[in-house]
Amino acid sequence: PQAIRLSDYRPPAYLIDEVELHFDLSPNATRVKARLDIRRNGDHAEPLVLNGERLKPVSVALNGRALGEGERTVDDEFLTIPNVPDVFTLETEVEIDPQANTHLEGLYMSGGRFCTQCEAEGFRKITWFPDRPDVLTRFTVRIEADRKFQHLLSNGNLLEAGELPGGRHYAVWNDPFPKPCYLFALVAGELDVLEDSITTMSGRKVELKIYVDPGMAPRAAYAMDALKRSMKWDEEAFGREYDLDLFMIVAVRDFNFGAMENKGLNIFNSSLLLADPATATDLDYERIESVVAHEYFHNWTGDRITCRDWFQLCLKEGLTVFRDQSFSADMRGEAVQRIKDVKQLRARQFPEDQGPLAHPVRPSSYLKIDNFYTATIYEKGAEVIRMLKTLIGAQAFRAGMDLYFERWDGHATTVEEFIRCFEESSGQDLSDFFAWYEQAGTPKVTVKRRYDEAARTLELELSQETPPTPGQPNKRPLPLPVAVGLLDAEGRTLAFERDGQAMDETVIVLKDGAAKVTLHGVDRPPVVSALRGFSAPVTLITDAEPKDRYVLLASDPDLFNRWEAGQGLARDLMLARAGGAPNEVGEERFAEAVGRALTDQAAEPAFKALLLALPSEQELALARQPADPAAIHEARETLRTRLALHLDEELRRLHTGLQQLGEFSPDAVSAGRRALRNAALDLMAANPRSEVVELARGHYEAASNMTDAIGGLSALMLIGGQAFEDALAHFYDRWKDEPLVVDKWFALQARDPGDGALGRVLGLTAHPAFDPKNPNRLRALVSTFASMNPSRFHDPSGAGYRFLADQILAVDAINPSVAARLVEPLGGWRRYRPEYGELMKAELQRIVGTEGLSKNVYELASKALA
Ligand code: DPP
Ligand code: ZN
Repeated sequence: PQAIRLSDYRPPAYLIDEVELHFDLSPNATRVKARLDIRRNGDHAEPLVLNGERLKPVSVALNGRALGEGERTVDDEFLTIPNVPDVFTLETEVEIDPQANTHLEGLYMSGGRFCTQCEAEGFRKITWFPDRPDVLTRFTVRIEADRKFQHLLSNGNLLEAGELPGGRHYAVWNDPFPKPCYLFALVAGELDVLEDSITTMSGRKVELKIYVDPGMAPRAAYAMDALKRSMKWDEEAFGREYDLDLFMIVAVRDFNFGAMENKGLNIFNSSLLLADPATATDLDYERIESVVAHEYFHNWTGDRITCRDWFQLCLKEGLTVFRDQSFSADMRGEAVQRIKDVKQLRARQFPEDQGPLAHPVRPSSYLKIDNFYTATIYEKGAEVIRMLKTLIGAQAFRAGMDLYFERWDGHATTVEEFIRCFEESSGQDLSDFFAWYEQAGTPKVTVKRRYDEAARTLELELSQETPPTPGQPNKRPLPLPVAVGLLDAEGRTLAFERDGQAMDETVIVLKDGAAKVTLHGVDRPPVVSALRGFSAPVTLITDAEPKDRYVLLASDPDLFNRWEAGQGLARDLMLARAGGAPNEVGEERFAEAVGRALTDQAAEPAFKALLLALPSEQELALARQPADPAAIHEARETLRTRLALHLDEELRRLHTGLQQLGEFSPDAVSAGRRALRNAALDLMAANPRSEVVELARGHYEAASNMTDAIGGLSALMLIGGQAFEDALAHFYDRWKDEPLVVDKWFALQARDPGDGALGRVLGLTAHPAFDPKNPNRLRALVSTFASMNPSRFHDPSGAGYRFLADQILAVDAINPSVAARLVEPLGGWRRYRPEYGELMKAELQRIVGTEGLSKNVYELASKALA
């Protein structure tokens, strides 16, 4: 297969100002007529080439004249017309089969309804079109269907609707904003709608409608609330107002992504939209809030201003993640949000950056763009923007955003142009900063300190190094901000002077690979709190001793670093044990410190819940290589058991004291209390006596919401035995008609670290409710197992790897982009001890050697082997 390269970018040969689409919907044979107003772009004699895949041609006419076989060619990928005028109208008609579309790209059926997913390259499965983001077109869409498809929706404003003979009806939609075809959407079917409205900052009224499965409208209430808060927040934080009179969201059950920002008609995976206390966990609520915001924020960062080409994907995704993270921080508290975002970055992006699939935030080549909807482009892309804001300051950042919106509204643009706006707003040269977009890999930053008691100075020496990544053996130094504060040995903030200015926190910018900074007026021996707030996406190496970390864990006013200190201590203790050199005294000391942190009255429950969670096995595997997954699991369980023993009384006190009082509320404070109570139970399960079994059983049985039900069930799972089997069966029986809850039932079993779990997971693929065509169900079982159950995935027999490879191959025939997203856990094979790594590698080889493999899976599996 041929790679597509950024350096080969050329502007579109033809532009399309207007398109009229006419859909005659029928599940097996939908007719799509398109009328395109086309003009030549520039002085050239190139043929007109339109993308089109899986289309059954019916007719092609140019300026009203049907084109014969010799005047046009149609192959698997393109419609080509060699000789065309400078300006003309092209009318085409094709037939497509939505019912047979299991890729879930283009137009397909979900739950008996028509829906679309066009990003990145799905529109070409609907009709012939220049399927690239830099062709911006005004769309008018007429939809005709049987009346049983009750709602007929597309982007923009409804112009007209009515009845037709033969039990059919129609609707005509017009979107006044030119857009790339990846933002096109259509939905048709029976749906319930939850309606509301808001008045924008300029006083316009906007209708808000959320369409869901019949009977589900009450479960859209939280999403509606999140939408209204998002719309208000974007006005306040970024000065961005919504622009149409109507904003619609539709929830569908079969969906490749989490959600999609189609102009005026967002389509959501129902798992990220529907919630009520009985069926959704606090984590679901949290994600719904952030994804609703994310897709809404795309209206400006993605839709009004879009990407010139798919290499610029981070232009809309990294930026929009940054925006949704900022929103969530405002809604839920900055420190807790920051910790969660960094955990996510470390869990998903760091392995990517340190493995064979490492790529820059802006990649320079790909086979299938679907493979680049990655944690690097999203989460690291957001980190880069966050650093930009730190480096130039909040004011210049906002001014740069304003300039970007003003200058690029209505255009498809590039990362260069985006950064140029901040150069202008800040007056700084950001050419070095641009390397963050072009260079893959996670930098290692080392901080060394030298305190001179007599002179009261602290010298900090910072350096950085980025390990090589595929195709990039030599790395440049990156400009990165390191936020630093000081504490004394008693945990009091220690003020200092830098360049004659008194302060208690400063940002050191590491420019040319190294920096040396002297802080003055440091009265007592300092404990250095470096990289506060995780001010740059790097791995920090310090010469701090454990005692410094204990000071930070107890007292750092920067809550991120307080949490980080605990994580660092736990990580080192577990790695020591996994490496055969356990430090029992250290483990005991750590347990005591965690106990003290738990009794800190000033700290929020949500924060304490995060403190209680030890670094994951995956994170430990990344920290020391070659990794031994069995030893890591053992070490982590040992530390958990020690904590459970040591903190027994406190954990019980929390479990009793944090019981829900009154009505359920999904707000952050209430969710934090539930999180801490469930975290306490989870830890108690590491020391399972009969009282704990009873406690967990009682927790499950008394649960009045899904968060607690899952909390109880998980604890029972960790303990194992009949109590778990009973609860598991009870749970399924109770929820078998609720697909989103059945997903949780699969996912729970997939992350069971117990001995029999692999066999159980294999058996679940034969369960009547397992459906590999549904991405949610597939991921609940397969992705959860492969990425969240390391001790069972890395079964020494290789059966876990074989299971994953079998699933990848089976799903590849159904839905290649979803199959490809399952490859990553095998990609880390070089990081593991050879007895594991070789087995992982063998499965990758088996995948690559399979005939008829999609480009999607081929690209990732072959890169993982290279
Ligand atoms: N729908 C995906 C997202 O919003 C891709 N644009 O990130
Ligand atoms: Zn997005």
